[in-house]
Amino acid sequence: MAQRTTLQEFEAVFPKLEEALLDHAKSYKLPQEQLDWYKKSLNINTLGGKCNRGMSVPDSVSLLLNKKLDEDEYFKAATLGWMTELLQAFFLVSDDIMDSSITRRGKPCWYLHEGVGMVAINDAFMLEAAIYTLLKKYFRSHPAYVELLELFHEVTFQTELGQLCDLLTAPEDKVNLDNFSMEKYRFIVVYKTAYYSFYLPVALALHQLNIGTPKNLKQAEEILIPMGEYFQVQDDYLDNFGLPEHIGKIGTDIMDNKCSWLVNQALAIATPEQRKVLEENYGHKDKTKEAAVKKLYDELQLEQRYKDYEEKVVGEIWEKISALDESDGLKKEVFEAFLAKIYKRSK
Ligand code: DMA
Ligand code: MG
Ligand code: MG
Ligand code: MG
Repeated sequence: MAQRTTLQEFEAVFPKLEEALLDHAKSYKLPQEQLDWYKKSLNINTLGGKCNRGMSVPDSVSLLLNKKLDEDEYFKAATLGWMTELLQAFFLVSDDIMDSSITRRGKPCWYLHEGVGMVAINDAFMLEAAIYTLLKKYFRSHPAYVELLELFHEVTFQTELGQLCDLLTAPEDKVNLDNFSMEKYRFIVVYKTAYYSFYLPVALALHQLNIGTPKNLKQAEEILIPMGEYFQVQDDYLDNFGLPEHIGKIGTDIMDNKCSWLVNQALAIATPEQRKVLEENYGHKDKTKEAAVKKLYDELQLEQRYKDYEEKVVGEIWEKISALDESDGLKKEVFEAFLAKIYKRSK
């Protein structure tokens, strides 16, 4: 019988990985002050999240093997999970600078911490580099080492493509609502979120077990990319309708001029007068203008529209899972478990 990991078990692996990363830095005779800085950055930016992505690696490995993992299997899977969390940390530190965000996981964003500022850019690079330090230390002799390495590189690039499109579609104080479309939206979210958040953890689990065949990976991708798209729609919905106490961050999408799911939905149903409200108020760093857009979102009943979308898309994903061919070692439960973790989430 497969067993789901707990956050406590998963977090218990981190100190050993942190020690390995600090030892690696020490091997270059990094002075103590910088070593302490690296340690602090690793702790603040990697810990304290929900770890949905990271924990999905051991959960998937356990489901694929249909058993509770032994100590070594669990450690390997959790290490791959933590590498996913390091990738996430790297993206979040940079994303918060680029999005002018204020809080993350209920605390100030890393770049806003006392004395950090733009050092955060280098810290982000070091969080990314930590992935490859761990990969080399623990997987150098794994038969899928090259596949794992290439997977991290490719998924990183895909995420950067998504971030590029996200940023260029949202120029500061140059609002042009014609720039937005659901087609653009889909490209942005599939690349900036779905690959690293959904495809990556399952692909890692498949490679750990040496069953990452082109067919398995393709089938996994066909389910996980729509799931990741749904996840980012939730993120966009929560940016406006979620409670900062719940989501641990303050929404910035309206002021940031983002090509969000909400603004695309608003544009699809707005009357010419309502569109004018958007034209005059969207994309400005001004609380009053932001409030006018929020009011319009309520008038347009976007909350209900989101709930309808959610039921529809979850039904479609369920159908894809039901139709999965399990003959090469994939299991429906891997996808069901992942979907269950995010269905109707409020954080
Ligand atoms: C998330 O985009 C994508 C990445 C790569 C971090 P976002 O800016 O909507 O995320 P958040 O709402 O967490 O800042
Ligand atoms: Mg952001
Ligand atoms: Mg962003
Ligand atoms: Mg967001």
